[in-house]
Amino acid sequence: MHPKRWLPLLLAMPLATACVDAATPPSAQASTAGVQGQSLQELMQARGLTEADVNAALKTYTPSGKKDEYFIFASGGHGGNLIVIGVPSMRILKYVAVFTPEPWQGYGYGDQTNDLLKTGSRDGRALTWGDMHHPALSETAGDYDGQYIFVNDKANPRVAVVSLEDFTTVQMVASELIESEHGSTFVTPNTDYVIETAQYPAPLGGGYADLSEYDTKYRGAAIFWKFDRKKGRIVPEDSWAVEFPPYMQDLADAGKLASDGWAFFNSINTERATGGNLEGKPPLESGASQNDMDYLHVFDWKKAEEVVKAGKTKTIAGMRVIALQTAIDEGLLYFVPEPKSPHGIDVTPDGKEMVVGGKLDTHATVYSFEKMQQLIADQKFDGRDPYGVPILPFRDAIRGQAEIGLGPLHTQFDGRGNAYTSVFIESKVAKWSLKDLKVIEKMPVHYNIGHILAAEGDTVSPDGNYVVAMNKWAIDRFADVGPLLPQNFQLIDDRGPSMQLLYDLPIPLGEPHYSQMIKADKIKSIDVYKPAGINALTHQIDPFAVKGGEERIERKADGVHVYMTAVRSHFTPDTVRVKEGETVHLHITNIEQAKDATHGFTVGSHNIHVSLEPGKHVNVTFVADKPGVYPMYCTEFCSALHLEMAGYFLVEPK
Ligand code: K7E
Ligand code: CUA
Repeated sequence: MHPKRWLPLLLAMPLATACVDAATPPSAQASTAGVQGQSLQELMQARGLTEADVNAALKTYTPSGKKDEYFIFASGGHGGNLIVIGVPSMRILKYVAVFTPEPWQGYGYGDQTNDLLKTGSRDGRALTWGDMHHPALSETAGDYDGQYIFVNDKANPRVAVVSLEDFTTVQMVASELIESEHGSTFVTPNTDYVIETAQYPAPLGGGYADLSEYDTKYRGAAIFWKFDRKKGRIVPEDSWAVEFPPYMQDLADAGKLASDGWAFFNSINTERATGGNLEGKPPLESGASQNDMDYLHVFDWKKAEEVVKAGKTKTIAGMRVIALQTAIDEGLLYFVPEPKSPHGIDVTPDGKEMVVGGKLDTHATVYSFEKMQQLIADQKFDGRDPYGVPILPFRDAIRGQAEIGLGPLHTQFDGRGNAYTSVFIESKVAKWSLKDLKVIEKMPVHYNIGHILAAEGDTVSPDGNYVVAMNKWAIDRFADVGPLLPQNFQLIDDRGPSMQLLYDLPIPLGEPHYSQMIKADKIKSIDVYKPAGINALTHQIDPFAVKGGEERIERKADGVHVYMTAVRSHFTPDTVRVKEGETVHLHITNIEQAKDATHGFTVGSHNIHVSLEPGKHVNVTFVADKPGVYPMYCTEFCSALHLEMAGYFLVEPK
């Protein structure tokens, strides 16, 4: 509710009504208990704030009506949602429903979004959650363009496309080629491809093979989903994949500028351990940590495109796949050793270097793209892996290593030649110079930082300025809320001579992994669907859109069609009579064109709820299987007569 709009109305309301829905002015909510006066000094003293605290507060405080400079798009982890956060205020602006039904947005409670969620099914199973890890904003020439964002589901390998025109999920693609994923999603510099990489090897295309056949039957893979910018959709028929050995491919990144056309994948478990701790084998974690080195996968996707075009693929689970042997023969795939159990791989803004963090190592290793290219041109290999992939010599492929600390994971960049690396075991952010690979500053965070993000920090022209530590543990940072604690996003200011901690944002939805931060003015979202009758999935007029004055109820072979409009403060028709057992098709258009004039719609006891933003059209199909009287009403407090925006859905007995 907008307080300005509500205040006059509130005053006019009878007290009893006002108590229920009234927006309490913020000033009345702030506790000033124990504060004797209101001067800054007195407030600081009463609340026990230092000058540094006040300085931090002034840098984040955003007065009512003032807007943020950046948006963070954060993975909502198991929540399957995307979280939109403003910077520097760190106010949560929205959850965008993606893999999980979300009632406020009516996501998964009406026909269009139900159908969309169904396209994310696997093996015919409907899925109502996702494990989102890495959102990827669409890019043009290696820079965020603010048009789309892609997200992944690690548990149930899927990729979703979210349109930033209206912050709505518009597509989901799921390939049954792979059984889990993680190096996903990462885009090539012009968003030609969205990369999705398998994590835990399995027989490609599904099916059974015992773990004793791990080396021969299990495989990794990377899918290159082709994105059609004009359509704003991934085109599965134009997508393809490459087969990898059964290592656990981890994170990925696409080359840019100097390294455009190449992609990089980390791997762990080159030992090919399979666990079996009750079968007399070492547990997976120790079996997978025997080798000193794993393999960075260096892949020429531009050349791979040609190989696909030439038809040198086999089709598995409907996907054109470049076989591992073909990838080797065609010179598409090379390995370079990387220190023990690597995690993040991040290409520098100029595309010339690749930074790898090793979980069980103390370094960030900086690989030189130019050196690797030279080694490939000279065919200078240090042997081959058991599957025949050529291995480039480690020492000759790197520029050097930065001594970071215990457990470096992920790296982002600023626009001044520096890198920020998250240091998990130490719970620190390390800022270091790409020039001399020396640490400049280390800052404690709370606690156990996973990903790190900087403003536009993985583009060709990063801002730096703001850095966010995405901490896995909060421990003592917030009031206790039972054993399950929120994660903690810590906003750090890096515009001054040294990094300064500004703000702790609890994320009450877990577990977020990666996020990206984009300049707010790059996002040009609409506020009203124009003209009225738009299907938010297609961004086109829905075939069942209803115009004012054309509301009606029609009986057809497939059931009762109710063509309904919503406008403050009534639905037309507001009485719907059907017979027990009839299939009902509700077609509802919010014919309003005023910003924020959203209505919601429900028919009680039928698990139906839709959100009708101004101009939006939704369809809802269900069977009226039980005779009765069911109130239907608007669920958004849209007007003074919102409570009267209601009607009856009557199901007559047969
Ligand atoms: Cu959590 Cu990127 Cu999935 Cu690292 S990953 S922390
Ligand atoms: Cu429409 Cu309340």
